[in-house]
Amino acid sequence: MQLEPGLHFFQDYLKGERQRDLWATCRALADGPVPMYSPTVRGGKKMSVGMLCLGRHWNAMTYSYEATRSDFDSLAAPPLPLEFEQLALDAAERAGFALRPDLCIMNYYDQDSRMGVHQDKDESRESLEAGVPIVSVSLGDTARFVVGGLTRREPTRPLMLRSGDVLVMGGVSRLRFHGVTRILPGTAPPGLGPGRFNLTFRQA
Ligand code: MD3
Ligand code: FE
Repeated sequence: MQLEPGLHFFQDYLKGERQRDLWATCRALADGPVPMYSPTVRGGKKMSVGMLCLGRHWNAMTYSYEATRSDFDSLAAPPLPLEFEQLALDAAERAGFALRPDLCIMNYYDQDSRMGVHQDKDESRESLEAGVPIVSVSLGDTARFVVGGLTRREPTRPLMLRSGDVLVMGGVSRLRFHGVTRILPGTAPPGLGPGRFNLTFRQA
């Protein structure tokens, strides 16, 4: 359903088996040769989430995209798996958007992880101005998510993101402020967890 213009929420988008399969792929990638890590951002604070970028790397010091992880270990970002790309494309299409994702940011939340309220505006001007969507896929534990308006001052609305839910944010909603205020430990379906993986697909 459409929560706001350009903000589409598909609950239970993924079947249980698909969720378990995606979880296993995320876990293997996180523990693989180019491992997940907790970025230190500009200003020196370490993020409480683990991150692994696929396709392109988001540099936490420069807030820009690059091929190799120059703010961390200089390893090349692993490729974006085709099955991931197809999933994002299908979800975007269901919301009425065309998306050619060139990267996915995989975030891992344990029970103490949070993501402060922010805007995602590090993609190209063309991408942002065209309102090319971000597709978000939630796996594992439930997150309490908040989404606001185009300024920090506007009120936020809370939303529970459960395993298998997909959120598409495009058009006039592309630059809404949003964040993750808390993780509900122990809420992952059987075969998933502990913790939460969130995949955000983007067109840089
Ligand atoms: C609404 N991740 O990686 S995804 C991020 O659950 C990020 O891990 C959160 O924010 C998470 O940048 C939220 C859902 C999301 C992503 C981008 C949006 C919602 C959005 C952009 C505009 C409005
Ligand atoms: Fe974000």
